[in-house]
Amino acid sequence: MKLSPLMKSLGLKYPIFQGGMAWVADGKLAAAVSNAGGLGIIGAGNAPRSVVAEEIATAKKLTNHPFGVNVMLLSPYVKEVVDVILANKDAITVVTTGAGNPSDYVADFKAAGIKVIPVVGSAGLAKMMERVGVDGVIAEGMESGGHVGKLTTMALVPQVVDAVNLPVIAAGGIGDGRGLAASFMLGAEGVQMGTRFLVATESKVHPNYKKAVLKAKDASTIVTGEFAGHPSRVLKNKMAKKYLKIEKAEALKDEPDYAELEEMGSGSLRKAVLDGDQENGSFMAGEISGLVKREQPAAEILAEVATQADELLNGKY
Ligand code: TUI
Repeated sequence: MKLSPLMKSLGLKYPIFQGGMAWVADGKLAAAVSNAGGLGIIGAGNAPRSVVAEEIATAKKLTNHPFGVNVMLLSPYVKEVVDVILANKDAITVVTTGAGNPSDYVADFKAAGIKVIPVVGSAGLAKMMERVGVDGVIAEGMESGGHVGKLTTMALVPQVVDAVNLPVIAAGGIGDGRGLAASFMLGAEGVQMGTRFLVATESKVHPNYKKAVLKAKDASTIVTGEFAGHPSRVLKNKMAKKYLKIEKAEALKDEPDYAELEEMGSGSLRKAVLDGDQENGSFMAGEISGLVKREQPAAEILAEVATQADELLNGKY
């Protein structure tokens, strides 16, 4: 598998990042991915400092390979999460960011010797990130699970590649070797996958959630929160349908009131991941869910994706 200078500098065997999924991507999953030659990433999500510190400690214990932490910029705990990352600068190789503009934090991470690779949903934000000195960008299309931007991966990645002189990692709708090979064609030097790792053997996601991903089809996801808050791609379940019904009705009113939805949304990812609660849980997952058929160890996922991409790139069909 070809590796760019950035991927080599991260000590990777495969140019594959594991998405820093809130509530899902803990120290154990990140360590499993890193041990197998990908880049494991702990998802800080909305967790406070103490929880993030614990997951970092777990990853440190379980792997000697480089790993990263994702800072979710909508979190009320962003500042303390940044602090705990800086306090662990010896162990953390990369910080990725999501759901916002990380400009205020880039200089501190860089000064600590930590590489910064933000998620961007547009070429404009990618350019801004280049100006503040990041090491690469993850161009994530709206095929992804969770919080989504507006552009598709196919349109976004080559436009980001043209807009900046930085390594670009493709994300959103990538779940196998075809996606990795296609990403290389678009000018990316690697990929980030979330949904495929949701069902990794080492992922702590509730069995109901894993089952829902495994039985999903191409049209099983939907975007909620387009009007009421932050657009998020989730599996269509009772919760998503209930939420969308209220959201659409409110959006059509002269004075929409989204308070009830805010109440419904709060804690809904936790209810999905920990309780497998179909009634009240948001089962965040990408459009690629229909392609994910088996629970497998992270090492097997990485090897399978890389082998398939290599075969395609070498002209074997
Ligand atoms: O961040 C994600 N995916 C996520 S975060 C998440 S947890 C959550 N909790 C509550 C509300 C919302 C989310 C679940 N899934 N992916 C990376 C991503 N970043 N996708 C899109 C963006 C993005 C959007 C706007 C990045 C930058 C941005 O910039 C806005 C600005 O301020 O310029």
